[in-house]
Amino acid sequence: MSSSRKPIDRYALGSQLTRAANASVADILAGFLEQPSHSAVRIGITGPPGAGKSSLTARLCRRRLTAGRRLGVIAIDPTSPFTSGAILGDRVRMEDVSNHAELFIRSLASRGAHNGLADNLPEILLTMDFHDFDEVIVETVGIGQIECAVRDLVDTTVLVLNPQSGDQVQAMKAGVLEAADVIVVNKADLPGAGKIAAEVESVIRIRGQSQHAWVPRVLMTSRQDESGLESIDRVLAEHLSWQSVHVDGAATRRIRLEYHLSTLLTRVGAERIRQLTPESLDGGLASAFKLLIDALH
Ligand SMILES: Nc1nc2c(ncn2[C@@H]2O[C@H](COP(=O)(O)OP(=O)(O)OP(=O)(O)O)[C@@H](O)[C@H]2O)c(=O)[nH]1
Ligand SMILES: [Mg+2]
Repeated sequence: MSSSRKPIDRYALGSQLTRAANASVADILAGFLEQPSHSAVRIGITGPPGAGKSSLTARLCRRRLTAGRRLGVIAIDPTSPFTSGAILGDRVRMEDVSNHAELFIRSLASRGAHNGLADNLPEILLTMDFHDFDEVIVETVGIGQIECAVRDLVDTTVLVLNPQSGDQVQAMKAGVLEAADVIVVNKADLPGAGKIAAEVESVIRIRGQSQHAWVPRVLMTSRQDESGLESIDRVLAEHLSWQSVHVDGAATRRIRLEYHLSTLLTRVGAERIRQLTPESLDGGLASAFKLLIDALH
């Protein structure tokens, strides 16, 4: 965080990220990335379309930049491939800070991934770790059914809801809510925010928690509200310090490795399935499956 820090090498980072995003499964398995020695704190921002994920990310970034941190933002985009500069700053709702020297924003196409993330997100995040960021914020694609897959790759998962999310809260049940460490009911200037927050709280309370578990925190905010943002900042810090005491690094590494393996396997599997000839399907499901497994050797 000191002012003597070397500036972000935007050119090198940009091309390394392009390389990471385009890496094939074979490239990845050939070990094109070493393990970085530094690891940024990772915050995942997830939630349904239009909940206010980007607006909240922008507000969090402004506060954190003012506190002297170096920040990376990875915004996963359902459609467009890489973009940069003003258009991206606008889409990520960071018009006013997108040129800040300590902020780097990258948009990533979600491509084949169906979980609100992007195919090579583990490689992207590792690449960021070679560039001395204090924090990297990942905004997932707003998918209809709320997904918390990002949880496996980040330290803290923030689920953003808004007063229009009522039906989704009903549908999502406790599982997804518990997968979030912090639940932010955004757009608290609109009617119904308090009701959603109370519903979420009651789902979490009914479910109960084991003694040493982190109890998801529910907060409300809106774009005009600095004190709500301050509370979010405080809870994020609390979660990190709770984690440093209660979460085992080896367990986290295992979760990240399992995520990585399962995405690689899904990609290879999808490729092999496309390569199956019509005749190879004649023997039925079990025989086609065996062919696939044999092809993985
Ligand atoms: N009333 C109100 N509107 C808000 C607030 N925050 C964001 N919005 C509006 O909600 C809309 C969606 O905001 P975004 O931040 O783009 O939401 P998002 O979740 O990133 O959307 P996607 O990435 O497209 O899923 C925009 O029109 C924002 O101006 C708020 O606090 N109050
Ligand atoms: Mg967004």
